[in-house]
Amino acid sequence: MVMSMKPRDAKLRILGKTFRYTVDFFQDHEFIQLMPVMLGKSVDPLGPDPGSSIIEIPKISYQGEVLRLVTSMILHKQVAVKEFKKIFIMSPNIRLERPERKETGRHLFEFTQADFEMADAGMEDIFELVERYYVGLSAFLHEKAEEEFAALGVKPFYFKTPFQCYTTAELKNTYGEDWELPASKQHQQPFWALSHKREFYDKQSSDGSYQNYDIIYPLGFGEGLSGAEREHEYEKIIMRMTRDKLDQSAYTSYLEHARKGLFPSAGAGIGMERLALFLTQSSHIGEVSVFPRVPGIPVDI
Ligand code: ASN
Repeated sequence: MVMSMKPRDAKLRILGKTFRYTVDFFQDHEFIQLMPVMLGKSVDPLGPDPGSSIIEIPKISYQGEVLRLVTSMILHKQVAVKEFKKIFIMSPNIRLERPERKETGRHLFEFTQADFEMADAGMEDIFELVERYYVGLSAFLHEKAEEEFAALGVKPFYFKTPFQCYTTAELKNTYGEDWELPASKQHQQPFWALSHKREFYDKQSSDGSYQNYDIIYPLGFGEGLSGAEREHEYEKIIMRMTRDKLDQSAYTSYLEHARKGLFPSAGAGIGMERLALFLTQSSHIGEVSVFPRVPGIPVDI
């Protein structure tokens, strides 16, 4: 007798196969895989960003040094890309979001992103790579996860490229200040949202626009990737940190690298659980995790 697969198993298997495809994709494109770091002297401030709701970045003291739980490896990517040129990390991130985020169904305070960076790359290079990633993912899952999708009664999603591009100004004009979900609901394919007012490490053009980008999944699933061309010039980094009123003492080691010289680069991070949420058409991100860290919900173990 053939046992049918439980929907919960199917969701976890689809996430696992997506993870495997992701590692193979970046390795096949000659990216060097770095193991994640989970403690950093300097970490992503995650702001100013209207989408961020971080309560605090926890610190620990070890061997006389202050180390912070990694919110993202962006600053480490900027340092590593100087030497290795094309890198990626399957990177666990801790982001202590406010409890209200429980309601979104799309937030975890601990999650994993496929975080990558390329030296000497621009937005167009990243768009081309990322669109190839999603198209390949469709083909891979059609072939390798047929049984899982059948168990869920969900059709594997076909990504059709090129994705449409809009600036955040255009999106605000059409959908209002909180454009993300209404715009997502109105689309049948993912789209690029360009130029977000964000952290000091995203490059800003002389006209004030930002050289950054998100992918918004369709059908109400919202943001699934964010990235940028990077600010690599020391003076500009200092100016932007001052503008953002960041405590520069938390960035001493990063600034030391920046002073010696960073490299122009671009990259992005793809949220693995968000991608599985979308692919499996689940109603809550907790459904694709065995130990979900949902803001506002006590941890089981
Ligand atoms: N991974 C993102 C990037 O590459 C940064 C983040 O997750 N905040 O831009």
